[in-house]
Amino acid sequence: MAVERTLSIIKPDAVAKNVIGEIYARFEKAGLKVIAARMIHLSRNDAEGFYAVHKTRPFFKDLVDFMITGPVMVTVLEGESAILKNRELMGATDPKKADKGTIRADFAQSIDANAVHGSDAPETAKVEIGYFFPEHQVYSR
Ligand code: RTP
Ligand code: MG
Repeated sequence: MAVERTLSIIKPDAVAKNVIGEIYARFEKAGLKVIAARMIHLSRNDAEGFYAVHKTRPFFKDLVDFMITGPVMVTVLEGESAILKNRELMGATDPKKADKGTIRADFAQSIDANAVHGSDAPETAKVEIGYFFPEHQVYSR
């Protein structure tokens, strides 16, 4: 197992629900450390850039429209197998299909308002972290 970094976004629905702390507690209990964090209300341009890999997908416009409805909490998590561990904590993309006890099962409304984002691979984690944080603002511990 290797120590990895991953990018987490608490999406506008979960920020509005006031569950940032509850979600952070799940990361911490799973051994993931917060090593960078910022709250930001994404512009359309920010959201389109972040989700550029999905540009040609049918859900792209809905995804971007949703991500700019309110502020999000962007966090870098570090720990053993952080990418997979975070994806396990998040649960399936569609909250109706997410396992009991996962963040999406407990806090998400729909496939668009699905509470959290998490990087899906080491390469995407690197790009996504760099999208929000210069290296000197990531405090590896
Ligand atoms: P995320 O990137 O946000 O962590 O979510 P994910 O890996 O589980 O899902 P992904 O396939 O990367 O899709 C990104 C986001 O787009 C929305 N989506 N809608 N209507 C649909 O079929 C559909 N599929 C995806 C979701 O909000 C998903 O989180
Ligand atoms: Mg994804």
